[in-house]
Amino acid sequence: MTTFETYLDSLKGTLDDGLVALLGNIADATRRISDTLRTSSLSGLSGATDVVNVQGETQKPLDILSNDIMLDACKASAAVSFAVSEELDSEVPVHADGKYAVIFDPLDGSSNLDVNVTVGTIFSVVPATSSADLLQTGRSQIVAGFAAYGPQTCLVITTGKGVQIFTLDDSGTYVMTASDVKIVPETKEFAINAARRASWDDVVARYIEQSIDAGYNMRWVGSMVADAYRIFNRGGVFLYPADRHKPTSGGRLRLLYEGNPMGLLVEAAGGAAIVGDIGILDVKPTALHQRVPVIFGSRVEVNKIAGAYTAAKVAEPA
Ligand code: AHM
Ligand code: MG
Repeated sequence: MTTFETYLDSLKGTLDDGLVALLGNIADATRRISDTLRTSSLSGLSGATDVVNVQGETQKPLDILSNDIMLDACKASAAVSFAVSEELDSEVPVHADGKYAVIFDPLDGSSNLDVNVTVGTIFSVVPATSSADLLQTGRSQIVAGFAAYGPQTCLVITTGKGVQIFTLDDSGTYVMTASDVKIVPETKEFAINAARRASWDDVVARYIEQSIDAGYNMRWVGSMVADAYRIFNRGGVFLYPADRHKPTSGGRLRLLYEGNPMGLLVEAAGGAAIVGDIGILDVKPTALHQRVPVIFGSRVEVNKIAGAYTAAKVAEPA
């Protein structure tokens, strides 16, 4: 049996000790969040607070608690220089001599909390000794992963080569349940919030129309981590396009702690992740909370959409 601890042991020599210790602390944080979520309504932790975060969204008690747990994991890790979170206005300096920034969404999909649907924690680790290093492309990520808190708590992680999945057992041990996961290259299933159809660009609108005509299936959980977990296991395409009426808003999902970590995981599993016709991992960030239109999943299908974006650009009048 491979546990997360034995997996971390196997990384010693490839990753430095500080980084390995950090990954252990992040895994502990996800265990704590998982435990807290399981009984949250019994502990009076449901509902909303009156605090609005930097995204303009009302925070839930569990958003704040999960953020604090992830921040504690960063503070307990000597290697961490900065923490960046969906729930914090700007970066938090952690250790002056730290080498890595941890960039996270502490509780993705938290609008699903009160209806008992899967939510998750997404994280990305990048080399950073100054705050200027936080705005690097996703290609510089050293580790990316997410925990999905559903019927099972699962930790999905990559250090750039291969994706491993661990499942939390009753004793609090993460046990490896899949190694070197590959996303099937072809699919007949997509995930999109169809209620926003009027705001889609022409490429996405045409793709969805053609897919429905071709008999594709649709799934939309409303928690990216849950939709992604399904795609790692049986393929599919996830789309959250920009609003065509507000193209500069970039859509809903954030590049640094949603698009980039998912992009690294998806590419490591042989899938593709794009913004228009370029890789998500090649987008140069301009702000910590920058939003980007995100499409990822089965390689052949995502490349088909990227090709349609290229063709649409070529067709544009000069
Ligand atoms: P959050 O990080 O504030 O939870 O927002 C991100 C979530 C994603 O998990 C999900 O795919 C998307 O928002 C759902 O958006 P919508 O409600 O527009 O369908
Ligand atoms: Mg999120």
